[in-house]
Amino acid sequence: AKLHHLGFPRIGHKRQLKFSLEKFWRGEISETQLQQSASELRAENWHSQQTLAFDFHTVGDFSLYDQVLDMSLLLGNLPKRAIQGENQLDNYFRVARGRSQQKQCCSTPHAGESDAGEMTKWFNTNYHYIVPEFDQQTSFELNADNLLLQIKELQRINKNAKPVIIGPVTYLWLGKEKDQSNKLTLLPALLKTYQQLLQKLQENNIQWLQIDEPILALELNNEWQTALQSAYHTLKQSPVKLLLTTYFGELKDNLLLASQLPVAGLHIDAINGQHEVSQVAALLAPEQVLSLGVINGCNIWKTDLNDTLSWLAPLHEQLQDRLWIAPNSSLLHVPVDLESEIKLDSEIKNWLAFATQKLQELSLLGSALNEGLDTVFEQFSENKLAITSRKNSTRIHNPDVQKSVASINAQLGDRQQGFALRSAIQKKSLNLPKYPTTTIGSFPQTKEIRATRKAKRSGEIDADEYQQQIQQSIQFCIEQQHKIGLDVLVHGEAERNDMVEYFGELLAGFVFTQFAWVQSYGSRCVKPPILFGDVSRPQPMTVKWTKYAQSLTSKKVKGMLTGPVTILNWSFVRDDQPIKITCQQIALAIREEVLDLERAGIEIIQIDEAALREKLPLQRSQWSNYLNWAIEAFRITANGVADKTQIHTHMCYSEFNDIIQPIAEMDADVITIETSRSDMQLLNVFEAFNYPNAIGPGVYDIHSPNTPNVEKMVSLMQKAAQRIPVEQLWVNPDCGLKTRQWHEVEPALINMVEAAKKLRASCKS
Ligand code: THG
Ligand code: ZN
Repeated sequence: AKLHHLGFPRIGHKRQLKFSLEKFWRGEISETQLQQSASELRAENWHSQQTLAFDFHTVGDFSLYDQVLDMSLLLGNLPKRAIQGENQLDNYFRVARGRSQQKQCCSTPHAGESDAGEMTKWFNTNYHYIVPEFDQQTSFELNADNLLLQIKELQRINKNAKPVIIGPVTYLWLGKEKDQSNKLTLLPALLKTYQQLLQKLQENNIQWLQIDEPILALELNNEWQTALQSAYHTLKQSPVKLLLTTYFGELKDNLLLASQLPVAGLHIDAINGQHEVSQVAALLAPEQVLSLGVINGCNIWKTDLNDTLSWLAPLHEQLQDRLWIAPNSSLLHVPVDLESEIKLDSEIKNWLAFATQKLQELSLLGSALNEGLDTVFEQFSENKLAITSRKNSTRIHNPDVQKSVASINAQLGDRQQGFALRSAIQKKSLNLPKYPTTTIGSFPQTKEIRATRKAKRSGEIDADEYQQQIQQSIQFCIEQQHKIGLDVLVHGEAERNDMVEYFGELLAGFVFTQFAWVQSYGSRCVKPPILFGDVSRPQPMTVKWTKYAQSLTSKKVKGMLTGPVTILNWSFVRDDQPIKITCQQIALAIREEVLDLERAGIEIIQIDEAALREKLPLQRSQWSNYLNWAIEAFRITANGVADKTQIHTHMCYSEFNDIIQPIAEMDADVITIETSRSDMQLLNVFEAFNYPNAIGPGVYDIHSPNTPNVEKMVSLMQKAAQRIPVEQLWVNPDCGLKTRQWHEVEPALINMVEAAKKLRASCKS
């Protein structure tokens, strides 16, 4: 068998790329210095792979910002508005970032100022790419300099360079038409440019090209299937051999199509589609290569090498050198190197593999297949011990948690009474005005707050001192909200860094890393907690802070929690049980927190599900299954409270239209959503669908540093009032305020409260 991989993380094991990029953007280093550090990073990655004796070395997996944007540059398809001079890198970053910093909030990041391209999620991963743009005038022009330069860099150390690019049909699929044109009509012109590239690659001594068509894992209509057919028949005479890759899922209805495309080799995802392997193998022509993705490129668990070898060996007998093995996807989605984690619990560390370790695993599999198991017997035995230790560990399996999950029944997710009845009860006890005002939960994370948390982590201050300092921040936050005149207050979340990390650190079943960063977009990374075992809540997590905040005011303080689906989706999760079960465990743990808050006298509790929409399955036919358990998990978390307790939830920017029914089924008393930037267009959905409960459509964009205008907010709310009964409307910003400064937040909220007052006055007249 031959060995290769589809792509390696480019951020660097110490996030060197992030720091170089940000220095460059701040003007602290030159373009030459940035390119120099990029080149060193590539060399570092290739060097670490050199010892593994792979048959091919991947190039083109590096990117200064995003591999899809790199394709747009390579194809001469940057948006015209961004091309403002000769400097290619300036133009490139203009599309990536606009003129100013990237906007960020708790969900999908938004591109910056007007020049920037749109950003969206890369299939079902947590990576975001820059959306290619098409219109009537779109034409392509090959610009392969960057890729050729990197190929030459690699060829200087290793001759077997295998470049990777995104295939033409997936490239079109990822992009968006900016006018009435149809992007599929661009395919013939696009293919001409691909043909020129193939020619150039051949001139540069390239034998194999990895061409990614991950849309083969989606449910494609006839048009797109035909596009794939015609594209690869056009590229049939390619002067370099094409390894067509698909990943992130099974082939299903595309299996025959993929197996019959006229390419030299096909890579399929044998992690998600192991049952399809023999079918594909049987369909391939005798000279075609079959590359199997046998190591999971999206999770952080060790591969069961013995198990993998046992089903791979017979295929190897059959295919010999026509069999290639690789991780199923690019390793972009996992952290770089487990060796950096010197503080990680050693038992758990022994169950894990990051990108570097996954390539070592592949190398071991290769040796076992090619030279015999006896040459790597010791390593396979070690692997078996680790796999068994994980299977049987008492740290993973908690009978009490499993009992609770087994006893989940439908009633657990039901409120005692319907919305109409309980909202009447809440109106009486909460005594809020029409158009009540509130915020989404977080207030500015000041320098002082960050310093306090850092001092606690390093042991510089003790628990008492930490508590005092956080309480001071809470007190300040409550005072400010009083001054501003908000109706429902929050404690401000000074004690939290990231909304998932905070809860993960306090729940049993999670561990934390020091350096396990994964690129989210551009220079931005996340460090997802590792959910390794049954989840439980050893003690209350937020009650102390919330109770303290409530003690300072006669107004209602809203408790703030993160929902089970968001905690699940922003963590590395277990692969040894269905994620539905894992989600149920988290739901039960957060439910206990909800009930504890209620017992502590907190009458309004918000449970955020920022990531609910994010993990909708790639295949639409799987949506209802996902939504069923995701919504049920929220209901279990939230709905154990008395009728008097008001449940809120928050969702960031999402297209709600296609999931509004399931969202309504969550049965939260109030949902706050982002709408401000699209001028309440999002609310159009409420024309077709009678949303039964209360809604706070965000009235201003927290990403903008500008103070929102009172009249504008009044008119936005009036628009909302045309679709939603006034009794069901709340007034709030569109997201949390942690990335803003107090001098921005204060005038913005004062105006918002002013707008609510005007709205109330207009109700009376
Ligand atoms: N938390 C977690 N996961 C997430 C988000 C989150 N995944 C999806 C979405 N939000 C991604 N959005 C962002 C927004 C900002 C940043 C990363 C992802 C970011 N990261 C800092 C950086 O790279 O500099 C991290 C700095 C730090 O924590 O020290 O700015 O909200 N879990
Ligand atoms: Zn939000």
